[in-house]
Amino acid sequence: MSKHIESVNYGLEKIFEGAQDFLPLLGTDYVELYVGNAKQAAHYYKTAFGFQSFAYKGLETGSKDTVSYVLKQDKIRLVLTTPLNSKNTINEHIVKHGDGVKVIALWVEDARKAYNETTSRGAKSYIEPYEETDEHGQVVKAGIYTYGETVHMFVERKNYNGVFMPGFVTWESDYKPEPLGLKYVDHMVGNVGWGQMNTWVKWYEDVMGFENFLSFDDKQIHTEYSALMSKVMSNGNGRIKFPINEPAEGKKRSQIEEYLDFYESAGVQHIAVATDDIIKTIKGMRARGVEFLSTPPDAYYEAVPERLLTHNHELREDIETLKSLGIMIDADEEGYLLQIFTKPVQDRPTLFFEIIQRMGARGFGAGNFKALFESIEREQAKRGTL
Ligand code: TYF
Ligand code: FE
Repeated sequence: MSKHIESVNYGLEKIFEGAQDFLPLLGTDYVELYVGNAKQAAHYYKTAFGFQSFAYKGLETGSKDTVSYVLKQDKIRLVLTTPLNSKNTINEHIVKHGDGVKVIALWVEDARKAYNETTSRGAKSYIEPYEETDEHGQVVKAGIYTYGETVHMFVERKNYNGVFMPGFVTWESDYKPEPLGLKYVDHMVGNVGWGQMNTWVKWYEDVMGFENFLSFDDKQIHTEYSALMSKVMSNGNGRIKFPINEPAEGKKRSQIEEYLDFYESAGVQHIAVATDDIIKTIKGMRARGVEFLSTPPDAYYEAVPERLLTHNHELREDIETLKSLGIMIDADEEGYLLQIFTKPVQDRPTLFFEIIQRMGARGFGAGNFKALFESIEREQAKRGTL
């Protein structure tokens, strides 16, 4: 076969592979955190983030070893799980990592196929496909490990019409703080160890059929003190985006190293949730006691109009309002985005949240990286971990 034909075939193969997408994902099904005290964490996420009580399992429903609270806000489902005795293996996860994300669950048409396609491509099994049935129908689940002890569960809920899943009941609560406009999970970021980023990029390509759609190297992502590298992985339909960070050499300890030291392994660094009215969302979250990273300096906001002008976008929001709330603005050819980051949401400096409003931009706020990382470093300095 001539070189020319080979290259043509290669092209077609790629298109064919892409077209059939061996792992079609419908969206994020839920995110599950293992926490030390799910009852109190649930109260925090309701009060501070505007989540609603949704589903529950625990002693009252016959679950003798674990309690789980499911919170909902628009499309986002957050599951908070705590063990009820010392025997449960969830304890080991909490002892090692503190509170953190255990499961990124992905909604699929066929959980058995998702499991077979990924394990046959090298994924390490977490749990083989199994069915759960109750009077509301059936859910099929299966799980694989990703970085650290983090897991992807595949959830197939063809005709399930119960509240959440078999085993759960509706969680009735008289305490109903107003929702704050959080709509869906935009992306979830993983921190991995030194030199591991490309390993996990390849893992998402080979095992999950994802593509690397944006990359930032340490020349782009650095401050005076620290550096990191980041590659954004996306599934075929673009609904699932997983940036992967690794630390890079700098004068001082990067935030990624700090995370790895305190989480004691690779794991989920931040959950980015989308809103379509970030001003309202952040006013509400601040009023309810959520702590955000310190506001960028005046010079940052002075440079914003120029940044928008370069790409010919008109800022619809009032810049003074954005500034007073500490919301950052970045722009690219397609549009702009507004984003802000919470401080870590537990005592270990590990997991935090990002609130993002996309006004056409599909990026991740590269223009904000410097201001953001300097703000994170101010926190690190206070902790003595810089
Ligand atoms: O997800 C992102 O890429 C942005 C920026 O340690 C970012 O939210 C990147 C690395 C990091 C914190 C935020
Ligand atoms: Fe992010």
